[in-house]
Amino acid sequence: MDPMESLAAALQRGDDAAVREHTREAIGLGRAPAAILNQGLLAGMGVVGEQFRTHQIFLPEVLLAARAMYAGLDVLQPLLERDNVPMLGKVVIGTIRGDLHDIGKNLVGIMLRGAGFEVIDLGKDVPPERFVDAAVEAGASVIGMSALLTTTMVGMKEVVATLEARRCRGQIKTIVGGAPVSAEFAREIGADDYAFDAASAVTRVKALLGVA
Ligand code: B1M
Repeated sequence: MDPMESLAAALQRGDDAAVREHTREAIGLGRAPAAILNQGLLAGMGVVGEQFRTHQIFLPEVLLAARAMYAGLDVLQPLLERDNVPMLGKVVIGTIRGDLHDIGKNLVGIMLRGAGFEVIDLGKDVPPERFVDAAVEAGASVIGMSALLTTTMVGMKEVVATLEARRCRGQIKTIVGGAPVSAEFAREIGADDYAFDAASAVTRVKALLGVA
């Protein structure tokens, strides 16, 4: 079996030891880290999401898959982040209040760090005012918010409103992302930008700050 297929299959089984092993194997075979992420780990998680949606598997299996995803990401992370790149700016990131999904947000953090940004990661279930407090305290130029639930994405609007109330909107830009989020939604809530995935989050944050 192709190592990417073995990796995706191990992730679907929630077998973290096998995911770690297959990730190392794929690196050893010279596969690009982005390919291992997309064709192995994310491909497997896509199947898990679909099986969960159609009630073929349930929450415990999804939790195991998430744990296995992190086992693979731990191995990949040093390769996705590059050392000694100049600091391009500070970005505060987090998953919005009520939302415990953090795999995508963590990927965004890894990619931003790899591109040279200092990332202040507030974790998951982050209240709107905490995003703003952290950005003001750290002197960050961008707040990046992630949401995976249709019920939590509305919280992003409160971050934009809090920035507005504190007269920080403009100096601190906002970018939103996550499976239910779209460019149209970003416009509706007054966010400065939207990114479809972690790689495009880097491009969009650079564009927001006008850096190369
Ligand atoms: Co949950 N879950 N989950 N889940 N879960 C989804 C999101 C769901 C779509 C599954 C389904 O029904 N098919 C569904 C949401 C339905 C909806 O709202 N429309 C769902 C549900 C219902 C739930 C619970 C309510 C289930 C329950 O309790 N009955 C519950 C909610 C808990 C809560 O948050 N309060 C729940 C719980 C969980 C687990 C804890 C078991 C686990 C999360 C573990 C963790 O994150 N540590 C989990 C998982 C793993 C999933 C699925 C299967 C996979 C999510 C994932 O990690 N994908 C998911 C199904 C799916 O999305 N297909 C599902 C991989 C990740 C890399 O992708 O996060 O989309 P993603 O990130 C992408 C992009 O979206 C983007 O970049 C990343 C890729 O490069 N991106 C950004 C993300 N954030 C960004 C920010 C940016 C820019 C881009 O700028 C700042």
